[in-house]
Amino acid sequence: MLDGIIVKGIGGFYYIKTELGIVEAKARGKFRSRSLTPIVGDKVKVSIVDEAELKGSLDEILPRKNSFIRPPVANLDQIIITFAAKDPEPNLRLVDKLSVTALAADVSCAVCINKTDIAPKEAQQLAEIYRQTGFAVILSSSETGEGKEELKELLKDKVTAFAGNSGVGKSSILNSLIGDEQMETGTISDKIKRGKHTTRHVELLELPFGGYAFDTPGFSSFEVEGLRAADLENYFPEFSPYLGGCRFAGCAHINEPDCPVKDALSERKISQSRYESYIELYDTLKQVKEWMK
Ligand SMILES: Nc1nc2c(ncn2[C@@H]2O[C@H](COP(=O)(O)OP(=O)(O)OP(=O)(O)O)[C@@H](O)[C@H]2O)c(=O)[nH]1
Ligand SMILES: [Mg+2]
Ligand SMILES: [Zn+2]
Repeated sequence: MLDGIIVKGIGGFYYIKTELGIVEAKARGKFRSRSLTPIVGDKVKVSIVDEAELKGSLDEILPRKNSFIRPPVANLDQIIITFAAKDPEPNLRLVDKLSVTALAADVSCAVCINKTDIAPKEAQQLAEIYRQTGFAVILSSSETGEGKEELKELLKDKVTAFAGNSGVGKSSILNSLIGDEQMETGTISDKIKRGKHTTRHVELLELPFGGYAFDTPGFSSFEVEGLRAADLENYFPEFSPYLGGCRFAGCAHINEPDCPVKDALSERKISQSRYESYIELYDTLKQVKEWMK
């Protein structure tokens, strides 16, 4: 048996990078019976069935360091939440849900604000919001090459997923980093300025300067799951200097008096946009819990 890593999966076939090259394999039936689905990024054991054609069978999935449903990837070191300063309009609720999901899984987050060439002022304002979080913030343009060196430094020797809405430029950024048009890119629609879901499958790429990166399909909504509303405050790192200083134990930082988190909001040390994401997520998580009772 060979060790490998799944770099792509389409229609029940998995493409597994091994020392012999890319092996095309089907998963053995036992995964289905244990309802374990292989996903891109999985470290696996594969046996070769046809040596000439490099066909094989995926026999075993090694334990995962972490895994995500959206985007469907495994064994990440970090996630780069990517959005455009303009075209498509940034969806900051989505950005903040992704960052909460990543931090809750103990995966570090960075934010990449792309298309600075068409909206430099908006890009700066958005960067301000995210600098307060402590996440690395990268301003980039795959047109001008801005941010490329910073991204390379961030990605080097790590396993990184690019995630975010369709049309923001995830595949374009990756192409510019690897210096090759390996990933297909698509235009955005003229009228509504929305992406066209060009990338259909997750793909794991080896980077020429060390490390791996996932290109992932864009998505515009998803639900944060498996978190308690009361724990949400821990996944907004900019709240952390103020936690523990509230008058009420179990303060949700929404309607309670004497709350230093709300004070920080009025002093603009916490951004209005991030706080709105917090409230929206808090309410959703609270409802889930009540519905489950
Ligand atoms: N002006 C400008 N256009 C960009 C930039 N980056 C990407 N684009 C354009 O934006 C469109 C979408 O780019 P993609 O790379 O396909 O976007 P994506 O995030 O991979 O989209 P999906 O695969 O659909 O999720 C293309 O027309 C790109 O040429 C940029 O920095 N500036
Ligand atoms: Mg793409
Ligand atoms: Zn409070």
